[in-house]
Amino acid sequence: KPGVEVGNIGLSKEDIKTSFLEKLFYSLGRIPVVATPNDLYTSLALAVRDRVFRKYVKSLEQYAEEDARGVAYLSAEYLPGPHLGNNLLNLEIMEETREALAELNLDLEELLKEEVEPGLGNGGLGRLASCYMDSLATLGIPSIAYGIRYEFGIFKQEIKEGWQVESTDKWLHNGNPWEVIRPEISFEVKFGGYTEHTRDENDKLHIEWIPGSEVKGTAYDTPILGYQSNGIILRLWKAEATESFDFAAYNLGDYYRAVEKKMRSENITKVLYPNDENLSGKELRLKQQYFFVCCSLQDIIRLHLLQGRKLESLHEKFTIQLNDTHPSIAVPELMRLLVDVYHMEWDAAWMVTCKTFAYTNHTLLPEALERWPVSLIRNLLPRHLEIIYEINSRFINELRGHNFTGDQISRMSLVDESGEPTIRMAHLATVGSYMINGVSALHSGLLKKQVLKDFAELWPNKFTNVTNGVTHRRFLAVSNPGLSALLSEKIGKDWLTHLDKLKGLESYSEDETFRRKWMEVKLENKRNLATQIKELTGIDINPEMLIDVQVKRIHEYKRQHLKVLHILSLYLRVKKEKDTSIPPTAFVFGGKAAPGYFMAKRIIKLITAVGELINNDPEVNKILKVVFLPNFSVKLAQHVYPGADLSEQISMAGKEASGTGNMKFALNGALTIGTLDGANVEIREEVGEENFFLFGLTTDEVENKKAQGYHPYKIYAENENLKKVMEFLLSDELTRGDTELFKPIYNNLLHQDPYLLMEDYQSYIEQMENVYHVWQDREKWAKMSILNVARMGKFSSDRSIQDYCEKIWKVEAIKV
Ligand code: DL6
Repeated sequence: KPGVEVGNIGLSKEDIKTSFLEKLFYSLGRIPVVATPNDLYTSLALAVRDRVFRKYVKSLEQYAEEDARGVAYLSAEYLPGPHLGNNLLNLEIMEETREALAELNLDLEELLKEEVEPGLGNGGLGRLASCYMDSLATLGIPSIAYGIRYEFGIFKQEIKEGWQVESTDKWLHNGNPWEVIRPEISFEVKFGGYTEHTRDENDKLHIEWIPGSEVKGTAYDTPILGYQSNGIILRLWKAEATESFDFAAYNLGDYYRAVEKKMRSENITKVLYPNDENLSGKELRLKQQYFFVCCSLQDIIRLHLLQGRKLESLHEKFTIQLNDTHPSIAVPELMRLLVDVYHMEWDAAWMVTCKTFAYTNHTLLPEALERWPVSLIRNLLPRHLEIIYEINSRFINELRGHNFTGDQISRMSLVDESGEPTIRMAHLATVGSYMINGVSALHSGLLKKQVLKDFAELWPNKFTNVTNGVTHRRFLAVSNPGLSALLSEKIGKDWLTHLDKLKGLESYSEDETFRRKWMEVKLENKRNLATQIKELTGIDINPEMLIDVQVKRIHEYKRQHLKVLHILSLYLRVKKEKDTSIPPTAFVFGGKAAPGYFMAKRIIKLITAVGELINNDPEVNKILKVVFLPNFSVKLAQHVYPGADLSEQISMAGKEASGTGNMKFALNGALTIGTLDGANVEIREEVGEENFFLFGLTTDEVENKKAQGYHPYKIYAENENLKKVMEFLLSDELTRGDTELFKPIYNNLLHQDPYLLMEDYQSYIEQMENVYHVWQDREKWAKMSILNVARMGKFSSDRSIQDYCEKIWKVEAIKV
């Protein structure tokens, strides 16, 4: 056993102070008087990291000793958020650290602000992966998470003249104290070239892939600590040139050609694709996917063999979770490794493969279902294409055996030949996995009814649901210390590890003193949010206003523009009808639009234009304010959720697979106005329908409406109020004379309206009136808010991970 207790890793105030100064002097070579804020932050991070590693090393020892079955989580995206605050909470040294720094005349809050978060994901899917890391670590599930170390994460968003402007996210600019490079853990990844098929003297077929190029993937490890528990590793791969990247060119003096090749290799992990719901088509994106999958599988096999096991038992010791189809090339890659490299027979290899993978689907949007052109795969991964065809031909034979019709077979085929031949990655993942799950009850049901209908008929037992969850430790304990303290004072601290303990709060909803304290905590969080808003946008918000928030990626299906129509209806009431009965409200938006998504960028411009108009109009701005928070991130989110009164979850039913922001808001005491979409359905079930503001069509109603022929223009023409609001989109007041500015939105809504804004408008407006009605009665609002928090136990990511362990992985916790 290595000595894991070496060095100063104590948890007392004195220990932390000493470590902090040691890091400052000996790791950074600085003295306090010349130290920059980043030096101070880095020293503290390094001191904390030592303590985190101590715990991680302990869990490693234990997992190896117990020869436990474990999970490998493959995700192209992670959004961990800032590490420091979370690690302090998990080590239970927040106060000790605060005091240690105070004795050095330093402020912990200032140091926390210094951290630049890794923006290695687009939104929900990446943040979910990080919530799951937190829970895997806390619950003591033997696991490892694999991904890509993008040098530039999700772009930085600025708002200039109301438009989104993107710039690169240089998150590594100041260094990254949390990661450790593992040069000895690196693997070669091949691309391109061709395959050679030969037969030996026994007529056995041998297939060799002769690649056109190679790159190397090197592991960068970040420990992810659990609460009062040990840790797991987030292993991200960085692409580098192989040793011999082009010595020939070097020796011939062609320095630039040699260097160019090196740069090309490194390009693979340069940048995250910033599209959240539409990813396929780009060669580099497929390269990224294959690159990280190939390194991860080689690493998993290395770990498996290291324990002296045989590859035939890989599926007994590892389960590999595919986070959406982004890593689904893992199915043919594992087959290639087993058959071509380790010489296993096809049938044996297929058995191992199908029992190893499980696949989570995160979207039903047709444009987000990945398909790769056959021609692209042939160029980049010629051997994989052969393997996919072989898997497909065997699968189709199986279907013929089950008497599936020709139509069904072509619908289910891995290859879509209706146009340019493409590989349907969701089908590949489904065929190659032992379990498939959606991310909310509604979504899992729709998955079986729509996108994977035929597969669900073939393999009903392979389909299940795991409703998403969020880590309440980051999104309540770290980000909302005021509410956390109030909760712990009333019900003790058990909720930190057992969120269902919040149930104990229910009875306090009847206690007037408690309600007052509750609203005081909320007001303090609203003040904090108002300060953030002022810093980021210059806009003053009165914290007493109703703070009504919609933060998420900008997408037509999420219907930020429905919220805008509502705001305009209020504006017209105040301005033209001199109606002063509307309770003062601040509407807060945040979220990024994919840089190439025309309508989403227009919607941002619409929000900011409405903001300009309202915020600068003294007749209106005492009652209404509109804010667009630039560059929404996990760090900013941690200020937003605690300060919100109302959470907007207003997607068209059937489109939002789950949503996780909905959970974070409710957990922080915001009430929800929402449709019956994604996890909203379950949130409403849990908190009680009387504590949820429901509006809009259901998924069935949406389907029927579309089937009958939907006519948005008719709805517009028959609703005077809606008509006025829509016409205002083209008015000089809003567009300042540029009448074309919002025409694309106007025309789309009037003539296509694929997400039924016109249809749901009236019901939304009416439910917002109800929101205002309840808001006037603060006692009632407070009661509803308390009950929302008390009933959120189900939505902890600890419960989700337990579900994965029981329903899918069959993996058990090991507590160290
Ligand atoms: O499951 C996490 C998250 C859901 O909460 C959202 O509803 C869903 O839109 C999101 N899906 C994606 C799709 N990306 N792809 N493919 O981010 O997943």
